[in-house]
Amino acid sequence: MSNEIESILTENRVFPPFDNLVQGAAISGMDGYRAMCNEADANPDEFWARLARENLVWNKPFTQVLDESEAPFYRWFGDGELNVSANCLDKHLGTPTANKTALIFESDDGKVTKVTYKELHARVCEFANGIKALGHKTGERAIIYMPMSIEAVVAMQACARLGIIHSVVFGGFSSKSLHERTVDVGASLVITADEQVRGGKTIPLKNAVDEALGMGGCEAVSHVIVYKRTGGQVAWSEGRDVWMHDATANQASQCEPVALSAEHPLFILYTSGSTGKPKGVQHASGGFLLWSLLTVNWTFDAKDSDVFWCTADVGWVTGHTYITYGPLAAGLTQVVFEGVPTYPTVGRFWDMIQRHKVTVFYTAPTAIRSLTKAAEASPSHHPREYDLSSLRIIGSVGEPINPEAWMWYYKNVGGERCPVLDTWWQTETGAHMITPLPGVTPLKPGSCTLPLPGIAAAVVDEAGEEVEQGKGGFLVIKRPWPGMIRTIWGDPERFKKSYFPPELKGYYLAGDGAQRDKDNYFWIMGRIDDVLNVSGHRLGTMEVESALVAHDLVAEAAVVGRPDATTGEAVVAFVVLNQSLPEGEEADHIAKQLRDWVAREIGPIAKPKDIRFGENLPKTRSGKIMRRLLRVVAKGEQVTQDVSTLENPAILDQLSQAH
Ligand code: 6R9
Repeated sequence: MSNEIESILTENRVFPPFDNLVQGAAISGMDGYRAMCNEADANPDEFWARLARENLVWNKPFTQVLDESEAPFYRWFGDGELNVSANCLDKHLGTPTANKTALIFESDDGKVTKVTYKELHARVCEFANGIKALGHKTGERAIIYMPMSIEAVVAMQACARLGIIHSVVFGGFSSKSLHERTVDVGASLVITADEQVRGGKTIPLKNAVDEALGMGGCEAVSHVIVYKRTGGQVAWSEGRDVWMHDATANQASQCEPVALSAEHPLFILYTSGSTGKPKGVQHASGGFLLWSLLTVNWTFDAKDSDVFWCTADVGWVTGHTYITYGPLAAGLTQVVFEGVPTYPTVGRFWDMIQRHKVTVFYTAPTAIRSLTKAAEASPSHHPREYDLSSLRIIGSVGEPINPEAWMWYYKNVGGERCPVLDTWWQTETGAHMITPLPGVTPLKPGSCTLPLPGIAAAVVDEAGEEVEQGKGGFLVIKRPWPGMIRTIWGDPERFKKSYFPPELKGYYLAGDGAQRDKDNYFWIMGRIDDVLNVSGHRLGTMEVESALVAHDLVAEAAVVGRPDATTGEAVVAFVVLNQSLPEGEEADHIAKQLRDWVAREIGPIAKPKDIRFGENLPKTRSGKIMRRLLRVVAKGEQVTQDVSTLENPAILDQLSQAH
């Protein structure tokens, strides 16, 4: 790692778009981008209507575009009818795409299975017929608790085909979380697997379902359909439990897709809010489908020849939008991966890119940071040891990507030939919102750059007034867009309160802090509650983290605020080093070094008051650092919150020990 000053606010490198990508891009050059933005701003309804007519297959055309009569409960294309699964699969039958590979599935132990669009269509139809035969109907809710698999995609698509609203629960969640979600959506059907396999280990899923359903309140669940992944031992409840292969046996490979209102809920996906209970984010069929398809085409500049790989799990929104729906609607070939990036070696991702000739690769900063560290420690699995020349675009999602990680990704994975697309969006937004476009946007490491056409993103103060360039504020979206959240399932009041606070003029409040630079580029400063105020200065936790990570000794860092009598808030940094855990004098020495480093990088104001070293950081299973818990630890208080969603709960004790 270099010692360059790479703090966000001093970042000034610019990487212009590559000529080969500008040529033939879906949106070509800044002029093409501006023209689309202008079209959208001049008449948003006409803009979205045109795109919805050109890109989606409708059973019944819509006459109304945006219905604002019950704002903020916006409705899009509400009197139109379509089917999402038909738009992902049936649309391709009778075209050359029918015989193209839709999914390249690679199991944890490296076994590869491919299915064409025609085969996937048949499998979805057979499963949908099986679900129907069990008596399930349009409008019911299904919980999907499955490993990454072709079967998981089939299950989601089969639900969409029937208008059964799915709620996917990440396979790493506990039976307690599963129970909570099953009750909240009032599920009548659960689709799961006997076990899942990750990193050579098997983890039971069906057992967890049995436990969850045994906790009470799930009496509406009449069937549990089980995909046999490993053949491991499972308990069986006769009459309720059905093997997936039995449900599909002898079913016809044709199943009429149900024509549904564009506003029919497609799925509910739970995400953490600022308080305890997770929010059931509800998405609609037409708008979500349109936005996921458009962003695959725009952001990833989808080409028929692409091999697309999004490494997310279908348990997260990224897996919904950029595995199950968007890429299929776009007719792409994509890789679906069961396992983890570090098994059997830390070169697994690079090996898979090489073998499957992946052209578009989309992953998370946390993966990049941990693989950076792993590659330095294990040179024979460093990306430079693999042929990654098939790549043309590489993307990032989930959290701010610090310039240090950005540069490593750009150089070592992208070979300085591929743009790094830092895509900002949320479960609630359905798909990308602020992101560079490959044939358009000059890149600045650490910035998600500019909003997509039609997305009225802005940075405002407490009264909803736009702030000047260089000043921090709330990230808002001023106009509704088709892919947006419709409501929080069962809690419309919380929806209004969380996302449309009255003082912000009816704008959508993202919950992130941001600022724009002199080129109007957006820089995300982390969640609103992650922006610190130290002696009246606004300071992004991300800024301090970025500075720390730029130090040679530091592998990863998380920064939180702690109330301080003198300065308002004080900076507390949790640091993972590139070496073994320091103790005693050595720890004091390194802490001082890092403090001075931050002071030099950003200014004395950002100097962490307290630095704690740990072997790793508390993370959710999706890789997000749990800053909420770190704030408790920083205050020296006992963690009383639920830590069941943590990947590594034991780390909290280690970090509690201030040196
Ligand atoms: C897609 C997804 C959303 C939150 C969001 C923000 C953070 C996501 C980001 C980013 C900076 C990016 N986030 N992408 N922050 N730069 N490119 O991750 O959805 O799980 O709902 O998380 O993640 O804080 O508000 P979700």
